[in-house]
Amino acid sequence: MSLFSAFLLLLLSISKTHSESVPSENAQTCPVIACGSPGLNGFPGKDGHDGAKGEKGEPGQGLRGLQGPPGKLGPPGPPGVPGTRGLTGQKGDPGVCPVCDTSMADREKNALRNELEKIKKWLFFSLGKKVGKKFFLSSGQQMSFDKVKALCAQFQGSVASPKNAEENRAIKNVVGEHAFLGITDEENEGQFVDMEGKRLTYTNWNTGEPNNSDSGEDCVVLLSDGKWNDIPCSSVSKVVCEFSV
Ligand SMILES: [Ca+2]
Ligand SMILES: [Ca+2]
Repeated sequence: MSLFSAFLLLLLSISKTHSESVPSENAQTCPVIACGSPGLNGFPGKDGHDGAKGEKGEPGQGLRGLQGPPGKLGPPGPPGVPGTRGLTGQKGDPGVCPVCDTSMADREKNALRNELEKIKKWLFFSLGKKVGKKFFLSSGQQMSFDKVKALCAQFQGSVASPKNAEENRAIKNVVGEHAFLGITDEENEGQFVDMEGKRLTYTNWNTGEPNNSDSGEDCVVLLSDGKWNDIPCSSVSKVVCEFSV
């Protein structure tokens, strides 16, 4: 045997001896050949201490509450836009009209006319006088000429204005004392006209009248004897109106 061969054998011997005496890291505490069956599991350890308090979580999805009572009635809203016109309906059947009975309508009309005439006669008898187609009526009040005009107009009449002796007498009998006549010379001094502005065709002035005393007499009163006198329009005298009948 050479020197080199002897050296190799020595190295192999050292290497084998080392591998049998030094356990490998993977074999842990014993060689595979020497390990027995795995041991039993040990008892569980003691509970650990409570951990630190965690952070507040997100709001949960809780159950919805019961529905509350209805709220107060709100203010009315603005009116809506007018709707479109509906379709025209079909023509209806001819109806029955009891008033359309001409004979019945005529009978009712005549009855009403008779009643009206009866009422007029009562009025003529108790309150006023009728001459021709004029009816003279006094309210019994006393007032200025302008107020007499307004009162008569309010009842669709005008201030009594006699056109003849019969009407003049009727007015005197209705009022029995001083009463304004519908005659003035307010527009043209000395030119007396009636309520329609027409020149007079009948007069019954008292002696010495009209005298326009103190340059301020533009209205006319009927005296108790039926004669006329011009007096200031601001004076007060009885109301006599005339109405068409
Ligand atoms: Ca006058
Ligand atoms: Ca006079």
